[in-house]
Amino acid sequence: MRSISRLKTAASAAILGLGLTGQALAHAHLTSAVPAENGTVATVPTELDLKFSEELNLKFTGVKVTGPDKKAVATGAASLASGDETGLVVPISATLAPGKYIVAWHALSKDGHKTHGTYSFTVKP
Ligand SMILES: [Cu+2]
Repeated sequence: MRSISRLKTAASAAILGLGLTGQALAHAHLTSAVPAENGTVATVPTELDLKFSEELNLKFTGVKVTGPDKKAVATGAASLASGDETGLVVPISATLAPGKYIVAWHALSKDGHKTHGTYSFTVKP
């Protein structure tokens, strides 16, 4: 399994290379998320909003959320953000209890490259 730091390095390299090589180095990396990576939220989130660096193939893109009790969190069907195929919206069916949640994402970008990564956020007591 590739480390997050390696993925970040690859993402930085892709961003630096964009001007010269166009799409060739670009894969779908997570650029931002709500709730934010390593963030703490006071309001219980009802969905995850993930933003990627590339347009996504929804069929092969998704997340698995694990709660503080190490159990999988029930999520609804993921969809692309309205008018933005780089955005992924994942409804959360359950009411999240306070604690730390792990989001493991996988993505297939439209250029056919697969990427994956993991981040966490915390729901405040
Ligand atoms: Cu790519």
